[in-house]
Amino acid sequence: MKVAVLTGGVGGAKLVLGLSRVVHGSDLVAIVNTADDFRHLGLHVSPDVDTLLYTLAGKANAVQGWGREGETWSFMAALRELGGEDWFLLGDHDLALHVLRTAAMLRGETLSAVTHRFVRAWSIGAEILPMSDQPVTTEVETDAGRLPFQKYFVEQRCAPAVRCISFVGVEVARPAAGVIEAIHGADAVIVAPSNPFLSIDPILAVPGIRQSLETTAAPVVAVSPIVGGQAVKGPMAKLMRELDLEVNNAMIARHYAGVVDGLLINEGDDAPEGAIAVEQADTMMHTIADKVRVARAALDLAQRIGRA
Ligand code: FO1
Repeated sequence: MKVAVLTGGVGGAKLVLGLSRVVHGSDLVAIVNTADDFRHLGLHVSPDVDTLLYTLAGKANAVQGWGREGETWSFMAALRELGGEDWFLLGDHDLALHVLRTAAMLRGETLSAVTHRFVRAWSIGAEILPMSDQPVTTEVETDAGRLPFQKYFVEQRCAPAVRCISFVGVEVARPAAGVIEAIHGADAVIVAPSNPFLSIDPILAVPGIRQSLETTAAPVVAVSPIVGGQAVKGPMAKLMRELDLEVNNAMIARHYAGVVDGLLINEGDDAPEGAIAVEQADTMMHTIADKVRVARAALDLAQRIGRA
């Protein structure tokens, strides 16, 4: 069975890990948000791609949600001594990834090509595709002014109230090689329980990707990021309130209308009414068994919907 999954970082990576235990090798293709990417200290950091790489390689720091397990921080300590910017933490081992990626990209290699090399180096079975090889940058208009995403998210800890979100550069971005083929060639397309506004919307905004989801014969199933009226992780609930959106599954269903055929929601939560198929399951993902259970539930719903 071939599966394409649209994903951001932390929450999405959990589902992708679950899917990787059910779907064989490169029959699983993760299409990853890159609008969180930025240059920091001259390095190209690609947070969601990094989280996917570390998670599927078994190297992720599960407690922190980003970066590597067993990380050391000598570089940051030395940087601080010299008065360097320390609001964004780069661990010693993590640094190797950013240095190699940046050097490769400066030589003209694409983000996709260098990501593929890391996938190989760590014997990851699934394919990890950045949504695009052209730069797309999330910027948020807030009550404290317009902020690049990482300044808002990490430095300001999502404190400023968000008025609107833009994906700068997206109009001229193209889907990375293999993205459209993965969506059209899939037996099921899954939208991970990542932040719809910050992690999935940038992917859908890349010209051609939304259209390929609308036209693929494969059933498209989203796993709702809402559990018990709360966003499972991150700033989503706060952001939804600031954007005057209700925090419930009806809102998620409306947001993905035209793109998804089915929505997997947490058991006991409100089921949205309307055209899309809805299934309930325990969607919390703490253990690997949880992640596999949610992956199976999403694929079961896709199978129930069937091909167009
Ligand atoms: N998130 C933080 O909250 N603080 C950090 O210092 C931080 C460093 C970092 C370094 C590399 C990387 O790949 C990710 C990192 N993140 C950090 C996570 C990341 O910026 C956000 O979680 C995502 O952009 C949101 O999806």
